Amino acid sequence: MEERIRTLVEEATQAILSANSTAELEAVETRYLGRKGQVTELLRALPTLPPEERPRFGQLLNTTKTQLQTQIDQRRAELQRREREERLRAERVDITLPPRPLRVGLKHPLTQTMERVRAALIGLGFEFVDSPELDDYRYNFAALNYPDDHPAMDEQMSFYISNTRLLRTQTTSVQGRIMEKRKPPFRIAVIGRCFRNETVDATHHHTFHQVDAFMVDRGVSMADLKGTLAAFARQMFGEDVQVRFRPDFFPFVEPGVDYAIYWQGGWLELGGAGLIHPNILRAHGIDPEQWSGFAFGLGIERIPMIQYQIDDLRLFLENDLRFLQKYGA
Ligand code: FA5
Repeated sequence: MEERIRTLVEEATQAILSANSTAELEAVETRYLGRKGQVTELLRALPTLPPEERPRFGQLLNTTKTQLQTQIDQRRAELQRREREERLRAERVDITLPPRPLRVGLKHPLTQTMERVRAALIGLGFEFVDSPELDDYRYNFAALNYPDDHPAMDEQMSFYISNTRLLRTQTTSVQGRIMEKRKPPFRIAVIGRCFRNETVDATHHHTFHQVDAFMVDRGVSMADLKGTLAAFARQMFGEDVQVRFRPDFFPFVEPGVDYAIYWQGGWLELGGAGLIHPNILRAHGIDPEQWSGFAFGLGIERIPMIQYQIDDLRLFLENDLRFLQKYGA
């Protein structure tokens, strides 16, 4: 028995020392001290020894067990340290590598333009609100004094999703939403996407952007409208810019005008404007004898097209990186 124990200890010590990882060491531990390990089996066999030998071997086996356990724990601590060091070495980041070039995102030219438009109109006292892109027929057309048979309401021109709902064709659709909730005076502006069922070409898209601004107060006249749009043009295009107003028709204004600026040898139309039609004020319980207002709506794409001489507005939605890097900022 003693001989057996000695060989066992020798073997185990050898195995512990040659275990090269914590996993291997664990296997050794199980082999000798586990529930079915060799030392455990010997302890279990004690009752088969003659009674007078039991205490001595019992003690010897217990000492052996403690001794092996201590050796294993020491070896484990050593192996764990080594494994930790190896992992740290493997995961080390080589800070001497040259960095990959940073790709900084740029603001889309339309985003830049919308930010400038917004700043200019806020500076002129307008409050920006949100208005849905998917809107009711009522706000997009009916509340804006369109006669029932106006061609703009034709399905050819609008994306209807039901009999009464469509993608807004103009940001002017915000007017009714505001007038039914608020009492004048107010100055409101909205900016965002509009949609028309149009054949796409270099100057028309099915998806484009507009800004609309309108105000209602006492004694608002064409002079206020012209002064506001002239100030707006100066902020957007510089102090020397010339503006032009020509009579035009929109069902929701009277009188109505188109609004253009002079740019590099020609007049470029930016949008429409006019004094808010008395029918609209009346329909929202605003007395046109006491209150009057102006409204204007401009195409956003037109502005960077003029500034950067971009001749095809389809480029704005194509996401061609060469275009975005050239005009992004
Ligand atoms: C309107 O949409 C009116 N709501 C403007 C208005 C508002 C007039 C308030 C009076 C008072 P118009 O359909 O002309 O008007 O469009 C205005 C501008 O939006 C155009 O001058 C153009 O710059 C832009 N626009 C219109 N349709 C498209 C399109 N398919 N693609 C790109 N831009 C467009």
